[in-house]
This record gives sequence, structure tokens and C-alpha cells, in this order.
Amino acid sequence: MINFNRDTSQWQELDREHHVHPFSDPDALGKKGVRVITRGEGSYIWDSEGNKILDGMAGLWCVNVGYGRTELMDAAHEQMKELPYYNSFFQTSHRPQIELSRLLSEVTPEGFNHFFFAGSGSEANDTNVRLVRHYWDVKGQSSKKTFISRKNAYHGSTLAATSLGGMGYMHNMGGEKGSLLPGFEHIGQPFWYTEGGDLSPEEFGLKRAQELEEKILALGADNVAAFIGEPIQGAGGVIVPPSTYWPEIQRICKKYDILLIADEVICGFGRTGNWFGSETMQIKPDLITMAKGMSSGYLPIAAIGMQDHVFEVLNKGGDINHGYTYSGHPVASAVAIANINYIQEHQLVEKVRDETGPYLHAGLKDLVENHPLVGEARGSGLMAGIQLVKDKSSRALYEDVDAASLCRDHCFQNNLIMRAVDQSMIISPPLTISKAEVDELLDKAKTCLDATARDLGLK
Ligand code: PXG
Repeated sequence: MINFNRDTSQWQELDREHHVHPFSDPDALGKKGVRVITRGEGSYIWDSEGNKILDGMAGLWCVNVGYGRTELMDAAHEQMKELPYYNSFFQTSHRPQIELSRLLSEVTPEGFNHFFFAGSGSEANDTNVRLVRHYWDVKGQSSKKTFISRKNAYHGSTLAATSLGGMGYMHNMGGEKGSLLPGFEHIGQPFWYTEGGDLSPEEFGLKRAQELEEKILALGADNVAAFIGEPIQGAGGVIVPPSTYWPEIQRICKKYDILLIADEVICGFGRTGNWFGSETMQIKPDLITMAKGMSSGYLPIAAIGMQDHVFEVLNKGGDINHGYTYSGHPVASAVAIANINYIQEHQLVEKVRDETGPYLHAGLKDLVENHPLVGEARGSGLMAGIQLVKDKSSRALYEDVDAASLCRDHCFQNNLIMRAVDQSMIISPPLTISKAEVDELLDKAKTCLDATARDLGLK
């Protein structure tokens, strides 16, 4: 049983004594003490000190339907009573997994009719690596093994997902390239604001896409299995590629017979104002990775979706020697179904596309025009990045001071969750957020940006 009578300092002490945190320095965090989150409702969470906090990140980009939805809780409870666990390894299946597969074929873009389940986005991307290599092998092209991704991409934390990702500090955990497997290559990211120099966004988008062609030619197309990218990079800083980028990537993949994987772990399930980011960016991928918003984080579940032509090859390839104990877990599947039904019934995708998304971006545009620290606001739907900048005309960033961390600390003080990525502040609230709550988010963001500007001597 959980002893709910402990006070904050007791929880912090126990956390320090027994819990090792992801992506954290254990010593520094132990000394500082964690913030203990106790409950959530709608767009808000509460901590153990009773503070009510506006969750501008929907947890970790995942609580798309918001907190406290009884429909999802009831689905879990009913399924636990009926069948809490069964596997699909040995010629068995179960109703939630079959129903979820059917439902995914309904909400994903045309041509996605087959799904393989996993427990997390990382596992799903590992699945992509294994199934795509198998695909080429079945086609008699087994030399096609290398994956190409982008620098600063995030595709998860398992070894294959870390290698797919382009975060140098992750590759270097365990010594220089100690976490980077062979067979993974990276090209530049399409981040015009900080890397575009004197090129127009359109010229820069083409240039970065053509790095894919250069890389394929250097490796030999016969050795390249797939290119993977998020339609809009999330953890990298909400990076929206220039309009020229994805069409050129698509052209190159087709020309050299390279599969295209869209990692929809953040962009999927309404985040960008369409069901999938591939629709927003008009990409036609061969495979998609899904997690997070698939169950709104209420339970862990993930999947890859494959186009019919991919499945037809796998269907001829004999055994698929891959799978997880919790692939398509019945309770998680039941919750995912309730979650997707909730998104459909409350028309959340349309709401994000037509109402709250444009409303948020109009408010952010105001900040870009009027705030000395804000260079640009990027994003689509309810996914946004606010670029902090030292000099708006030259797009020069602060180098000697971490402006985004300063701002994040002010957010903490003001009971707003926004994430700091490099020199950007990130927003990704629940898709159920109301316009009044968007106003509150923008007001608080402005308060925190003002305080940061004062810290930097600007106001
Ligand atoms: N792909 C993408 C695009 C992601 O954003 C994963 C895969 C991995 O999913 P799992 O479920 O294995 O975590 C992610 C996860 C951050 C942050 O700080 C983002 C993620 C995870 C942890 C932190 O923005 N995204």
C-alpha cells in the first residue's frame, strides 16, 4: 500500500534513497529534491505542496485527452476484470488487440492496415529496425541494412533507438560513441532558424534534404534500408522543416528504393491538428511509429503501422522472430481504444486544427512581434516552440547564458510547465485545453519571459 500520509520532505528523501531518474544527474537532483506530483484533472496537475500547475507539456507530450477521464479508467477496470493479461505469441489473440488494430486502420492514413504492438516508442522503433531489415532480406536485398536519421533527432532510449536518434550526448554515454551501434548514419536537421545562415528557408530545406542523397550515394543505395524522421521534431525543439524539405526527402527515398519511416510518437493522435503529422506535412511514409497519444499515457502502449506493400512482403517471409511479452497488452489496448474513441467523440482533432491550435499560434505571434526575447514561434496545432534570441535581426542566440533554463525556472515558480530545449521553450498541452486555459498559458508564459528578460538586463 502507498502511505499517502507522508509529507513532501519524506517523499523527497525516499526518492533520493531509492529512485534513479531518467535523463537526470542523480547527485544534483538528490540535493535539490524532486517535485512530487500527486494528481491531475483536465489540463492541470497538483504537487504535494498543494500547488495547482498548468501542464503545458501534457505530461511528456502524451496526455492528449487530459487528466481524469473516467472513460479510460472504466475501460481499464472492465478489461482487468475480464482478462488482465494474455499474449499473442502462440496462435492466440484477444479482443482488445484485434479491435485496436481495426480502429488504428481507420484513423491512420490510407494504406496502413497492419500493426505490430510494443510497450513504448523506443521498443516500437527497435521493431522498425528489425522488421525493416527482415523486409529487405525477404526481398532478397539483405545488404540493405543501414538506417539514416538526423542529428538532434529523438527516437527513444534503447540501444537501437538511441542509435537511430541523433543526440550526441546519448551516443557518448558509456564512452565515445559507447551507445552508438554500427549501421546508423546521421545527416543535418532542417532547423533553419539556427542553422540556415543566409539561405532562405526554402533553399535551406532543399539543401538539408539533399544531404540524404549525398549520404545514400556515399554508402551505396544497396546498403541503405530506411530513412526515419519525425514530421515535426519534438524533443529536438519543435522544429518544423521548410516547405521544400519533405517533398525532396520523399523524392530521394523513392528514387533510391529506401523505405521512409515517420516517427509519429509525438505528432500522432491529433497533436499537429490532423490525426497524424504525416498528413500535416503531406508525407507518405511506408511505416509509422506510434506511442504516447495512442493511450494518452494512461497506460504504456505503442505500435508500428505498415503500408500494405510492406506487409505483403513480410507475409511471404516466414516467421517474424520478434515480440514483447506486453505486445498489445489487453488492458493497455482497451485504454487505447477508449482514448481514440474519446478523441473521435469530442472531435479533438478538429478542435485543435480549427480552434485552439490557431488561437495558440495567434497569441504566440503577438509575442514574436512584441517581446524582445522571442525570435520566432514554430509549430502546428498544439505543438509549439518559442525561440529565445539575443539579436532578432541576426538570429544570434545567447551563448554565455542559458536563457531557456532561466525561463524554465520562472515557469516552475509560476506554476506553469514548459520545457526548455536548447534556447527554445516548448509547449504541448492536452488537446482538451480550452481557449481560456490557452489565455492563461500565454499570460503565464509572458510573465516568465518578462522575468527572464529582466534577468538578462533587457527590461
Ligand atoms: N520517438 C519520438 C519522436 C519520441 O518523442 C520516442 C520515440 C520514445 O518513446 P518512449 O515511449 O520509449 O519514451 C519519443 C519519446 C523530452 C522527451 O524530453 C521526449 C521523449 C521521451 C523522453 C523525453 O522531450 N519522447
